[in-house]
Amino acid sequence: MTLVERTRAALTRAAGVYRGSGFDERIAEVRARLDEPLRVAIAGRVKSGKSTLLNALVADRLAPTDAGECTRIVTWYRDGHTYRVTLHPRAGGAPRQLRFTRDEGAVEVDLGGIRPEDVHSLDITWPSQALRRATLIDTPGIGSLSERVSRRAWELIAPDDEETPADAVLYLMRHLHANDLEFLHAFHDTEVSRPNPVNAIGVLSRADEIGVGRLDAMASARRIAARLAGDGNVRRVVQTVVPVAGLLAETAATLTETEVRHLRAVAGLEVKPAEELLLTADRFVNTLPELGLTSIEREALLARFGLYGIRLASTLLRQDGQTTATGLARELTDRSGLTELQEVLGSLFFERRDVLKARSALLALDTLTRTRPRSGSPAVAAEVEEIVASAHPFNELRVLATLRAGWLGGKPAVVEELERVIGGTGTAPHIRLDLPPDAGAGQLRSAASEALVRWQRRAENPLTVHEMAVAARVAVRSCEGLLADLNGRAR
Ligand SMILES: Nc1nc2c(ncn2[C@@H]2O[C@H](COP(=O)(O)OP(=O)(O)OP(=O)(O)O)[C@@H](O)[C@H]2O)c(=O)[nH]1
Ligand SMILES: [Mg+2]
Repeated sequence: MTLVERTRAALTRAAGVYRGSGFDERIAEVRARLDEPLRVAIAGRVKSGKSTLLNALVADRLAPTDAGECTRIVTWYRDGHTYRVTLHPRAGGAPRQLRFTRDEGAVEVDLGGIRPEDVHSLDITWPSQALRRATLIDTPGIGSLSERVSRRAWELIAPDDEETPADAVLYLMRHLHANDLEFLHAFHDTEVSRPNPVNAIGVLSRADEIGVGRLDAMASARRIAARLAGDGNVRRVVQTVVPVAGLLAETAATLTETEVRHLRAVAGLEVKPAEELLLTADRFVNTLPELGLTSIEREALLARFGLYGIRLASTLLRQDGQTTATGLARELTDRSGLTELQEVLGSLFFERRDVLKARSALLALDTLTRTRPRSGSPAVAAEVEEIVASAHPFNELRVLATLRAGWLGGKPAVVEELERVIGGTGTAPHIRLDLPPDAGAGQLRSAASEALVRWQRRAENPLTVHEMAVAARVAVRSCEGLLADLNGRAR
């Protein structure tokens, strides 16, 4: 039986045990959630660019950025057949449908007189290809304006005695701050994985602002992100850190012909006057009338691209006058770091969807049986424990957590190979085996066999320290699994 099937079986048993107890609906929810798209929360401090990044990922400007009362409310964006906004009141009570409008920009919700602090969450259903893969949850900033708002984000990511509503989290950081780490720890401090970076990715956000918008800003951001990703404290809580210029990514995904036309005007300038014009936002708006753009048009460009974005886009247009809006958008998306973030999301979250989903469901069952014991529930708890202890993907996650916590030492090359082979950098066979994406089946198979032998030797070597021997046995299982899959594919 697969992990998801085992989890479903445990849920069926739980449904029987809790029938008529008032928790039937709760269990039905957990079961439904197992089949839903992955839930990815976007968290981080105030104004770290969460809503902007969400829009970039959806390729639509759905979420309001900047001001507005709704930025202080946890908002779910999910795919659906119709456009609908539902409000869940804080004090319980029935969810109610809300009126909303949308012109060019974000969805504007009319709270209908309800105060934002009385809203538990908003649920926005929107037909969208991107949301079919992941439901995105926009959260109010932590360390924010008011204690209250901040607590709301905590409740979502790290509720006291409940499983987390999100399966995975994207954590935006502009500057590393003590609160950031505390926040991340809380998210991971739960039963099935403690502290476990498996379901968190760090994003070095607003990356274009590093180096005050110079053209090499992203290169600096990449260096900083790499340093962060290698830092022991950061590794304990997130898988990796990816630099992203969210604003540029959002704009690239929603670029208009008018904007391209305005950028061409900037690209038409000689290099030197263009550079001077782009030194500061103030200069860009107020100098060089011969540019032929009004200050309103210039401000609009600034708001959409940022100085870095204007500089980059106009340089690209100057280098290649033939570039189309589509071509420019693609180039800007790549340069913004969004393409890389999407790849990382794919290999660390989406390919692991089943494990992350099963994990959330088992956490929910664990909580339920602990806090609401009743006749028959110990058997459910035992079944959950058995799955968590024996399912190989969880063993991989456990070893990964141990590695990330710095509890597992060894030769750097061996530790690195271990992390890779258990899927720590992505679960695709070629990633686990450190081969190029186009490696053939034969090449994959022989690499897997060699890795198997290597890890068997390490597992059995009496000189291997205990923790490494345990980890090596997990790696052996991973190699066996790889071989089985590869052989299955060949048949
Ligand atoms: N230069 C630049 N500005 C950005 C970037 N991302 C967001 N911003 C700007 O930063 C401001 C805040 O962005 P939001 O996306 O609303 O940030 P948030 O984290 O959702 O903010 P709160 O929900 O209020 O906590 C807006 O003015 C954005 O235009 C970026 O990558 N680069
Ligand atoms: Mg926001």
